[in-house]
Amino acid sequence: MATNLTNDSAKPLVSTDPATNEMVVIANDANISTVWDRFNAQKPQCKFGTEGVCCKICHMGPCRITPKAKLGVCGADADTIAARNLLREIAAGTAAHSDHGRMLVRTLKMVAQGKGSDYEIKDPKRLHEAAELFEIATANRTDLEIANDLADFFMTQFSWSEKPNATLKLAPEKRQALWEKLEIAPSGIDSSVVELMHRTNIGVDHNYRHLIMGGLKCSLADGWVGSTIATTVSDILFGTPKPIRSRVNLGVLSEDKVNIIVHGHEPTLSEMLAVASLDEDLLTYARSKGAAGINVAGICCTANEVLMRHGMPIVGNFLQQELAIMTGAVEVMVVDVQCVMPSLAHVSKCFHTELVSTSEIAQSMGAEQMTFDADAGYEHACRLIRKAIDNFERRDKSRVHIPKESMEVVAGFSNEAIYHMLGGHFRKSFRPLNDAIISGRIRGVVGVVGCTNPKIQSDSAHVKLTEELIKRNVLVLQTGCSAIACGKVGLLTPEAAMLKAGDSLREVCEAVGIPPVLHMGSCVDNSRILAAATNVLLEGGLGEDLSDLPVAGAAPEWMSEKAVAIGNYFVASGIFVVLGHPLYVGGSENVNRLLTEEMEGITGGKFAWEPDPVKAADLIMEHIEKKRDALRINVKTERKLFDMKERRELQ
Ligand code: SF4
Ligand code: MSK
Repeated sequence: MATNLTNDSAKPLVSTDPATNEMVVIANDANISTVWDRFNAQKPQCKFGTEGVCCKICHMGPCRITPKAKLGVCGADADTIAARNLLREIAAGTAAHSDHGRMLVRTLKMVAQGKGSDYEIKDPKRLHEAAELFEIATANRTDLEIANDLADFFMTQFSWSEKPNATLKLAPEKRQALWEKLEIAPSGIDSSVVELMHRTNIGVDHNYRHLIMGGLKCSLADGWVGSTIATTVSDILFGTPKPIRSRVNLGVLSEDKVNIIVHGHEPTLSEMLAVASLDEDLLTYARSKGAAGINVAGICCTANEVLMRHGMPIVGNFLQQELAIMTGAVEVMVVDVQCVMPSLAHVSKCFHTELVSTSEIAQSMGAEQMTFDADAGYEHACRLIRKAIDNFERRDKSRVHIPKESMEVVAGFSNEAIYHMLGGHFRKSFRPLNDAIISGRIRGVVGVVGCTNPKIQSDSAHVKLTEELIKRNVLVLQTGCSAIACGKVGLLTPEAAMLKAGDSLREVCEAVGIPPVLHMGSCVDNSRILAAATNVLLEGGLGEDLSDLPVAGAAPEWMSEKAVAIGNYFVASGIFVVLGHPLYVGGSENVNRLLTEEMEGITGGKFAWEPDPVKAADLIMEHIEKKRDALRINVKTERKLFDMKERRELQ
């Protein structure tokens, strides 16, 4: 089926990114369907689904709530059904992030036991800091002994325990106390997911308020536990990111090198591919086949992982995955878990691209399965690269079409990197950031994150919202596909401060040498945003809890259940979150009101739904100024000029 979204001026462009629009024309000409075609074919989308009032939890249903049928067969009303549906999304999102974390803990354990010799402890300092935080002995012990205990400790955080989860203590004390009071402090990650699946089963929890609070509890197991563990272990094994330059967009694909795309989320294999792509023997082999070299680049969050640590280029974000193959220049696309479209197998069949699936839990029909064995990680990576080199000869040069767009980015802003940039190497501190917020030079800090979605012109809302915020002197933190969208238009460079930031934010960025938009990593690295907010709070002068801070979160183009979990853990952490389109709860006035109004009186955070990025920026600024007023940092103290007599009196 041909796409009917082309660059025909009578029709809307699918993206604000010219490279994406250019490739959609190529897809159209080649009669290959894209995500936008399939989206159009699904229209009109089911209103019962979008309003959250369709239930198929038991087989007396499916039931749909209408003005005529206000109750499901069992008697469940719109409130119960919408709340239960939301909880199941939170459970799925939490499971996805946390299983990613578990995989990394398994790799850490393997390294500690002397297996998986291709991996090592890249950041022993981070290992020691994490061990000390969780009271694991470090004195007179080897890194591997410490890593072994830390891996065991992290593994226990997945199962049920009588106490709240140990990693929750990374949150400010007042927040922890509130979670205890509200009875939403989770224990194990797995048990939290299981509890939600149980509570939403037919005939269990029917009180929509109680259900929603249960959802927040599970989401906290995602943000403050599973994702936090994933980020920590990635840093220990692969290195804590530091600012690094690279490029982003389809133009990073090479006309004359072997192109290998890594796509998905888990960094274990992509780390090895990044290292193996520099192997002299493989480079010689590539040259023997007529290629000028080996180019490993990424899509989605695997891309963010290898960008943050190796400066590997990024081909694109979620909606660009099919288009990358359509350049005709990709020898192998290596996929693992999450955000991998099943359509890739079909698209790759139209080109010479080999699609290789590497996760033991995820397979695609039509993809070759090469399950990754971390125990022989380097060897596995070399096999994949050799496969790509062999496939280079099959590339049909007449079908190669690589858009020219690629933009410079600076990424790698872990909290540790921000500490050092702000406070210098010897005096790491968030003080300069807090001072800038208190003085009003930076009005607040906002995390703009999440996916792209064919419901919204791709990248448009991420870019517009981010530009609006930095123009209004707000520092923006980013992760995931949102960071890639903003990277494509140059917002992740220090130069963006001069071109796009408000005067006072620009001064701060220039003084410190940072972009006005800081790329903090992949989806699980939203835990870095929670940690950044906590660091600001602990630095002092901006209140006692996360809900006191002039901060907010936004996901203008989100689509994944993981984003649902993320939004909820931010709200449960006391943070205002603006989503570009609503959660599927519109069919229940009560659930909608609880999430968008009443929640502020419970956790201090709440949701808002706002598709217009300028209006979303207005809402965020209103919230930030409200918080600044409450902190009394908007009160300008009169500058008094003293004469000589008054000075003497003062002395
Ligand atoms: Fe219908 Fe109730 Fe079964 Fe849901 S749980 S499908 S509302 S009968
Ligand atoms: S990859 S979850 S589309 S941000 Fe993490 Fe992008 Fe969303 Fe996937």
